[in-house]
Amino acid sequence: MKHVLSIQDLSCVGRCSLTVTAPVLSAMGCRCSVLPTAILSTHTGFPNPEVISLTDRLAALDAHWQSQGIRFDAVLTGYLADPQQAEAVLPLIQRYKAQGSRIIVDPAMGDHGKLYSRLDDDHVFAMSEICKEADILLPNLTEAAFLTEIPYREETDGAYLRALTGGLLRYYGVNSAIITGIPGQDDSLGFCGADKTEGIFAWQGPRVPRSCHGTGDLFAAVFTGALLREKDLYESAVLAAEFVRKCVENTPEATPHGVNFETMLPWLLERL
Ligand code: PXL
Repeated sequence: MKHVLSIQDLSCVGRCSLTVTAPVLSAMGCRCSVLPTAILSTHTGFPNPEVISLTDRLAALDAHWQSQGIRFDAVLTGYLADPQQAEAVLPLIQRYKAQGSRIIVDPAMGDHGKLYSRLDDDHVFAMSEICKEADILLPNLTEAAFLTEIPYREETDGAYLRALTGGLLRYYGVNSAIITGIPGQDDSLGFCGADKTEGIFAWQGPRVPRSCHGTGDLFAAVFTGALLREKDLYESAVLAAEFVRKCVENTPEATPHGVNFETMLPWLLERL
């Protein structure tokens, strides 16, 4: 069984980050270990969450794993609470990479053209250092624009998407980058990816007219689980995008409580 480490916050309420990633990866047949970087009463889409930072304790947790010879086939990183936290996580990721882990980075920083509340330009810089360690980058359109310093546009075309994906591969030296949440023609939504050997690829499916919380985290989890089950990059991204759509369809209205992914897990497992 493949062993994956998920590095991101534990938002106690709100179905995102670890409370989505761990159950999805476990259901997909991966052994999922976690490095909670902060505990939040809720994600930051709720007003004034209580934040307990674990930044100062991360190295000690990792040191114990090292003493036990614990290794990970893959590491998936997501939301980090502040630049100091990203700086603390960076050397750990560098070591896991040197030990042979495949590094998948979802630079969860914003959406709809804006950074999430509490995050600023210093955070983008600190996160960009983590992106340089990735094998695969999974930004949404907003994060891709911040990371490449190309102005955010909701209406995309081939030239714009080539500039974003090309910029991600060039600036960050990653093998692959997949930009999620790209609105297309006729109410569609999809992704656009670029891979050093396979070139550019894209996919669009029907768009559900609701913008729900935690869908990027869900995409990253399913994508990682599918890769670890030996699906290729494109197949993994299509499965992740289709699963996210199913979960949004299964959620009658957009609330801060994320999407009803739990009852869709049997659908996901049938597709593996
Ligand atoms: O879903 C991304 C995410 C993860 N974790 C926290 C967040 C967000 C987005 O707002 O606030 C704490």
